[in-house]
Amino acid sequence: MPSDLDRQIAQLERCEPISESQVKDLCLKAREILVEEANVQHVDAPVTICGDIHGQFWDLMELFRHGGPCPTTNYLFMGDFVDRGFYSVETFLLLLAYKVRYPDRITLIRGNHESRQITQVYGFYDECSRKYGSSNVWRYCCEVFDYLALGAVVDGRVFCVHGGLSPSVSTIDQIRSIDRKQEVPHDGAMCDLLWSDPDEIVGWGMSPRGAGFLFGGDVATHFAHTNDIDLIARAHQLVLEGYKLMFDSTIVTVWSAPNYCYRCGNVASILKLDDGLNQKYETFDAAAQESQNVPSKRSAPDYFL
Ligand SMILES: [Mn+2]
Repeated sequence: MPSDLDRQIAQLERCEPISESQVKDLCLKAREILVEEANVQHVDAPVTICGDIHGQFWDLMELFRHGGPCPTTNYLFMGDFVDRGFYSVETFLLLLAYKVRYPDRITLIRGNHESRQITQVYGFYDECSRKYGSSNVWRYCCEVFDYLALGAVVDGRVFCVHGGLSPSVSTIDQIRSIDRKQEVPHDGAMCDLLWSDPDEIVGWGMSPRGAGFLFGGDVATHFAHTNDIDLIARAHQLVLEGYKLMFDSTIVTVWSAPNYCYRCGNVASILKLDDGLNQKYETFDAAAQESQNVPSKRSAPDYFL
């Protein structure tokens, strides 16, 4: 007999939202699991690392076709699950349902879009309101966002974070002392980890994003040396080729939303780390369904039949 949760997973895997009361219950269970996690989660290899998804549900299904299903494959998602795409609701709730069902087989860390302020501008708030007729589901999800980990370390050697480094953080231990259970602040260490970008500069620079910083190869290699890590894996920036290694392969950007926003024409990638932390990048294209199945063809009540 499949459990209620298994049935909800099956429903979400068809890109059909679950009911508001089911969302409330799922978010409550997710928070109970996430509250026990550290700011920087320890993850064991082998693991498959993924970057931004941005509500592109069918492309996420394509990702699982290339990476293998959860829980067979151990996954680490580096945030930006929501906004921009048509299916932020189904995308985030499916990943969250996997988290509740298989907590040790999927790690979700927070992106800068997992925020009340950003989701009200870039689509998730409107999508929740349209699909559920109120902002309750958005509110439940935002309460989960506040509990997501800020980073992860794979086998002590690969540091994973959504954006990048912070001038107020020189050791991974310093991240462990942040009180993360809050809305993403406008500045400071927590903000920088979710917003910063690597750049071909020396030291630190102002970010054109208006939050976080730019950091150079000297900063990245110093951080790697200080913390005894081999690689910084991050997401946050569109890479047309799906991934990009920088600074003598000290840092990599992994981008997992193919044909971003249904118009960028980029491929996506995932990073498979094996037992020995060997890196294998797998690229994939957009799913045909993603841009064809526009949500305007579906009316809200149909979701719950
Ligand atoms: Mn981002």
